[in-house]
This record gives sequence, structure tokens and C-alpha cells, in this order.
Amino acid sequence: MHTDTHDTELLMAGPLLPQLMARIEAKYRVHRWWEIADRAAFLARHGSSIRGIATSGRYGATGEMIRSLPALEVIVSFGVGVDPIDMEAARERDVVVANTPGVLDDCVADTALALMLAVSRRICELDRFVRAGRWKNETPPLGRKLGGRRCGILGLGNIGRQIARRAEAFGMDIAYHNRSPRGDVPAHYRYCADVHALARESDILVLSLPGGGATRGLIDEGVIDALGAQGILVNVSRGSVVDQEALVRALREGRLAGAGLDVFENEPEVPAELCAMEQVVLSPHIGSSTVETRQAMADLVFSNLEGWFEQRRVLTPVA
Ligand code: 8YV
Repeated sequence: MHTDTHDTELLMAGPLLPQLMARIEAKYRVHRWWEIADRAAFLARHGSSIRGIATSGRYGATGEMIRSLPALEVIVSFGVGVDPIDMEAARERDVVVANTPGVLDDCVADTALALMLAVSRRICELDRFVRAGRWKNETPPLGRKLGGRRCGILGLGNIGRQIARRAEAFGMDIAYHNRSPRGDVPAHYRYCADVHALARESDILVLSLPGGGATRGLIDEGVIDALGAQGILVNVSRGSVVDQEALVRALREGRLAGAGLDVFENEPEVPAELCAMEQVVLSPHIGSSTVETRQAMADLVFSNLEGWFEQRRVLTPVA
């Protein structure tokens, strides 16, 4: 069935991938939220005809936005994390929310392994060493091997499982913590009953759990100390999960060996002290940023929109 959607009005919360924006704007009547100067006047005029929000894990959708659109039916988000979407407001208003799970698991897991390797083998530090001409007069410092060390995964969901597979291929032992043990993972993955136990049993602790209120500040001073002075923290989930000040303090005081961070508490702000640390590898939230995966995410966003407005069914609803 083909339905004409040209008159369907959408609010786009922020700029998305250019080719995705072009595709959406060719098919729907799109209002660009970030370009609207007088938002109150805009809402008074168009608020009651907007049926969908196109957003991302970066822009989200606030409760205020959701409640100010009485005709809203669907929120379609680019990314798997829905922490900046007010899910409760969406539920109250019977608004369907769709994200892009599945298509980015490989790339986010690759990013986690890249950070694990980069920190353990001191790749970025040694790159700076070579560029500074120090090789001529100095012996490069030694790294640590991954094989034989313990990889703890906090959040063994789809992404976490891909991280586990990769870490196993490097010869690491796998432990994890979820709300409950998973029955569908290899029996030799050790389940730890809480975050502290997992940190104690890990050489490298990888965070791949959802952000949001329920996990805010979960990685605090106590967990960092349980990971210990030889430990490495890798975060590919959300900056909000980590008490960033406690992390910086532990790195400064040598109570943690290193960190590989793709996400931060207040992106794109990164504390200057972190930027100055040799034992830290920083990346600008690029977990899913490959040509292939971003295209797959864009296709899924578009299919979710089409699915809703043509068949009243999104492909990947958030449960
Ligand atoms: C995206 C992400 O970069 O999927 C997620 O939750 O964090 C990333 O894949 C983000 O959603 C786009 O802004």
C-alpha cells in the first residue's frame, strides 16, 4: 500500500546525516527545530499538526516537547540509546518510540576493542613518542598484553556480547554483570552479582549499558577502587554512567592505570586534565561512526518513519 505522506508534518530535533535529512525532507513536511527562533509562536501555529519527531541519541525529545504536540504519534531516533527521550511522557501520550538497535553492535564493539588495545599497548602515547622524535634517544615504554587478562563487561546486551566475542578472540577471560544472568551466553562467561564484584574481578572493565537515570553515576569512587591501580576503564555507553570527577582523580592519583573513553559527561566538553594524561585515550563519541553503520542506521530511521505512516507499524519499537 502506498500512502501520500507529503502533507505529514514532522519536527526534526537537530541536523541528522545529510542524506537522511534529504530523504526525509523529500517525503514529509519537515520543520527544523534548531532553526526556529520563536519556538512558542511556532508551536502555537504548527504544534497541533505535527505527527512525528525525527531525532537522535544526541538531541532526544523532552517531555515539554512531547506534551506540546497534541497530534504526536511517533518518535523515530537515530541511535540505540534513548536516554535523552522522555519515555515516560511518550508512554503517557501513547506515542510510539523507535530506535536503531542491531545495526550498530559490531561497530560499537570494534570501538571498545580499539580503545582496549590503544590503552593497553599505549598506541596513542607511542604515536606521540615517535612524532616527537624521542625514539632516537629513548626506549619506548612497555605496554600490557590483552591475552590472559580479565575483561569485565557491564551490560551484556547485544553490544556487550559482541565485545565479549572479540575480547575472547584476543584470549581474554570474560565476566559480566546484568540485572540477571543470561541463559543464552557461553557457560564460561562468569556472572558477577554486582558492579563491585565485577570490577574486582576485572583487569579491563568495559561499560556497554544504557544511560539514563537508572545508571547515572554507577561507576563511582568505590567501583573505580575495586578495579584497582592496574585496572583500565573503557566506556562506549554514556558519560553519565561514570562519576567523571572521581575518574579523573583516580587517574591523577594512580589508583587506576588508564582509561579509554568514547563518551563524556558533558559532550563535547572534555576536562583539560583528561586531555593532558598520557594513560588516557579519548575519542569523540564515534562508537557507531562508520560509513556502513551510519548508512544502516539512516535506512532504519527512514524505514521506521515509512512503516509508521504507511502501515502504522515501526520496525524497531523501544519496548
Ligand atoms: C550515535 C549512540 O552516535 O546509538 C547510540 O546510542 O550513541 C550513537 O550511535 C548517536 O545516537 C547519534 O547522535
